Amino acid sequence: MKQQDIAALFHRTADLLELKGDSVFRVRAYQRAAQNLERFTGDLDALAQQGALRTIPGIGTELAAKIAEYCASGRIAAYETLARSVPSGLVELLEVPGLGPKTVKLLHDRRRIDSLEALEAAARAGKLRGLPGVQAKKEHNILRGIEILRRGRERMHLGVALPLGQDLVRFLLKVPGVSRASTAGSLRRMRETVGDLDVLAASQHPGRAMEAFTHAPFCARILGAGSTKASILTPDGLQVDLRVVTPESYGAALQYFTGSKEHNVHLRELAVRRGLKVNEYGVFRTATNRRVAGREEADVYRALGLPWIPPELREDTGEIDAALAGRLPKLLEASQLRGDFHIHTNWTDGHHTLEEMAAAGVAKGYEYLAICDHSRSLRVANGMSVDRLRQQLRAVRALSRRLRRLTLLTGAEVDILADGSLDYPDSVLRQLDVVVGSVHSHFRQDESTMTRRLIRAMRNPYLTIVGHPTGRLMGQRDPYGVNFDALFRAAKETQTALEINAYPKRLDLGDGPARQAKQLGATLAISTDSHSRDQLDQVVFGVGIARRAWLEPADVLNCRSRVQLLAWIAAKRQRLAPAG
Ligand code: DGT
Ligand code: CA
Ligand code: CA
Ligand code: ZN
Repeated sequence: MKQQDIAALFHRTADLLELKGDSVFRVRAYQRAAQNLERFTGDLDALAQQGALRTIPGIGTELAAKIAEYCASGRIAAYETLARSVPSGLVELLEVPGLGPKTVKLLHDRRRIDSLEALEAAARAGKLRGLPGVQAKKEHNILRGIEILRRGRERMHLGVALPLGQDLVRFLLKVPGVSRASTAGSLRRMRETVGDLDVLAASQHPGRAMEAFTHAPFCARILGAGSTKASILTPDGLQVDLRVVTPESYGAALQYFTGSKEHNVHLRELAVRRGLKVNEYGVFRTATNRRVAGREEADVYRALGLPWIPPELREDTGEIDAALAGRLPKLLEASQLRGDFHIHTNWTDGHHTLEEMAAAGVAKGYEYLAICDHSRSLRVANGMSVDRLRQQLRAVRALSRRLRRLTLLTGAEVDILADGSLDYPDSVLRQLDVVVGSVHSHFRQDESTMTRRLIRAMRNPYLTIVGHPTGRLMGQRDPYGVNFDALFRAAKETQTALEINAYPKRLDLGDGPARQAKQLGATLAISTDSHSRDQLDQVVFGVGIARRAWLEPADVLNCRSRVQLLAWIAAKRQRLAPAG
């Protein structure tokens, strides 16, 4: 979204100004403007055309002109000048998680550090100690920040890759002569992160497709281009590989370039034993070199005696044996989800009202939506006191009565406190339909403390779902240590669901742990953690993770009807709090 891009530029401007020692007031003005833009939900282009940008809180004449410039041209010249006036190494240092402009300025002025490499060397050598506010622990954190930054940069997360991939496919399908197109590689397999983005097209005239692709606006740099393949960088520095094949080979190429490499190696071994040869052009009988498949991907698998295997399973972790035995899972589909459990509103830190979020739930065709705003301890997110929660419950119930197809369930995302107790008393929790419990503090507890904390929370009769169970934020925060085996067994035993948080930076549980949870008999819940109405659509990322985890509808709580769901919740309460 445009306002998010401009907000990011304004945040960056504030950092650069602070780095240069500019006035506090200017710095604050940019920060405030950025925050207001992040929350702005109207039509920015329309406002710009009407000359009405100053109706946005915190936007004065100067900033309005910059926004208008961005709307018209996609850039802000003054920002580019400012960025050039600061050594590029310092700009990079600002991206290290946990390093703000104050520290970066200090590092530069006192230690002459002007690059990631110099910072890393100094931190390793213990040369940062003695700077105001820098102790050994801080040095350690800086090193971790550098590592996280580098890792995050190596691979893009699904939230970036999927929309880009869809745009590229739409673009290719409009090129004359292109009959089919698809994403391939790790994106098609819905991996949590994607190294480079692979796309495939079928055409009798590959040259035309290559030409269009390498001259498109998304192509900022060409890394390599031949007659049937090209690698490019987008303006954001993301690498895209394109292959163009003839329609007779499209299915075989799609199979080959979807991977994974390990899956393909295993498949080829199977082929050899059957006197067949598989490559990106087709399946061939080794003895005669006669082509037996190639146009459709399903034909490739059929030629090898297999049913079509969904891309999300193609990691060589048992899917080929399962296919041979006719025991592939009937994977969950997005259309089978009947609701969402983890919805924030502007009662706490969401951007939209209860009514707006409910309307978004109706638009998705859901049967139910649980409103789960933050609990009282989470002050930074405007967590609700018991009184405010009670007010919200009345509002939720009243609105739910007015809706016809959608039921709003009452709920809360309750902090799991350091000792594993929950942030509202049981007398309050029992009034809620759904309780999501999440860790939002004391992330650094050791593994056994954290495991005990989560299990104690699960023993609470009113806890329905553990939210984002490992706390990771890709590129920002590592997961905390927790003993999965113990956690998943306790989830089954206490009848508490584990969340697959679909927020692309979280994807928490990830596919590996989610599959293990299923194997140990736990129930999963796919939730978007939406903070705005458009984020309900992010459920697709959670569905991708669930499919990679081999989940079927019976494993997923929100595949149940409202009546079945409420019965499931009541059963735990009945068992663990029979008096209540
Ligand atoms: P990524 O990009 O690191 O997220 O992972 P992928 O799986 O997209 O890997 P990539 O882009 O290197 O290659 C795309 C697919 O092409 C890969 O999944 C399988 C196929 N492929 C690439 N190189 C080889 C290879 O050397 N052998 C085989 N069998 N397949 C390959
Ligand atoms: Ca790739
Ligand atoms: Ca590739
Ligand atoms: Zn949360």
